[in-house]
Amino acid sequence: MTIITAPVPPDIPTRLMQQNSIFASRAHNATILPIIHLWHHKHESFLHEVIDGLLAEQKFLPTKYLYDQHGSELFERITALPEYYLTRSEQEILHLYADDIISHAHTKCWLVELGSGSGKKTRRLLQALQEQYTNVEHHASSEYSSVRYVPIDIAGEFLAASAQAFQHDFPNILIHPICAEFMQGMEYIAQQRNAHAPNTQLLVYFPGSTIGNLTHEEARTFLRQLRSILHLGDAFLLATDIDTSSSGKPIDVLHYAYNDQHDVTAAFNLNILHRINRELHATIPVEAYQHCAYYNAALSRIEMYLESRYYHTFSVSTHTFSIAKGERIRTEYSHKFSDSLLQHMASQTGFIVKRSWYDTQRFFRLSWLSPC
Ligand code: AVJ
Repeated sequence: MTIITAPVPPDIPTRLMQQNSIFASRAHNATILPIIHLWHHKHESFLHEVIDGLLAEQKFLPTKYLYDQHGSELFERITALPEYYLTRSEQEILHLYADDIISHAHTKCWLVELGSGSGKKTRRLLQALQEQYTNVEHHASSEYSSVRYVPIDIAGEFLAASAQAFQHDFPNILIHPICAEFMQGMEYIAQQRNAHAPNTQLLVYFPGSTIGNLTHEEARTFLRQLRSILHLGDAFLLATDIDTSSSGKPIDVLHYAYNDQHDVTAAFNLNILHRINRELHATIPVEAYQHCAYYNAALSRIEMYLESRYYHTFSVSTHTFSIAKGERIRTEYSHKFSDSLLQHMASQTGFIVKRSWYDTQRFFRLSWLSPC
């Protein structure tokens, strides 16, 4: 088998490359393949997307730009908040059912994770995979290793850190990190599978209810694209947060998950303005804004905004913007799903929901979608 890697970017120290290289594997440690870099932050597209969003009738900023280094750290803190039940619910599901979930996977399986972040949740899945499908004689340094963990994320530093963290605990799983946007990374790994391991199953895990950031229209496009890359027999493990009307979940639970008492979510939201000022040399008076997030029950989604406390103007590049008192800039949607909405979207995009697992409070679900 040939391992095709992208050209090594010059900013990666050689020591790190050697440490990560397949030639440097030590006994009882998983092999980490060198990170594949397919993603490069483009200053121009950041600028253009920000300006486009601020010129829109309803002003918005693209959600993905919430996650610079500081934003990713703040999000990690959000996941530890007592109010942010989503993380604990998903962890509980994995704690209870990881073995059951993995028992549906093939013995030759690459677990691909979209947006791995710190990769904490994945631990339970990897444990189950390692117990069920690998044995000690079959060490991961073998290029024939049939069980891989493929984290895909644009945050390269988080990727490197989580690969290191897993190295000791999963000696029989080959770790294959990819720094890319989701579809770009998916296309790469599917092509690797098709070329070098055609009988291997791709088990694509999309944690955190991140799909909720997309509008239903965008989510359908995403699912169709993913479906076109997957084969029959592959699987999509999709995490979704549950709406209020189809369940007994109180609206308050949702509200406080996005309005925590320590204002970590507020800091996470406001951070995008600091980032724009810093990276695009804009002049936004950040103190003019307050965090605003509420549950839109009619549309089953959290809507998050930055709300202006008073009239002001600022500039980004050559553009000047006037913001009215009370005007809102949208930074995020977080859609919540009923069982029937999920089933409907799956069937519209070439999938079928084979099975869903829930936490004991039934606040969150993890679903096995099969291409059909
Ligand atoms: C990472 C997109 C799943 O929508 O709940 C958390 C992001 N925003 N608090 C979510 C988020 C505010 C989170 N996702």
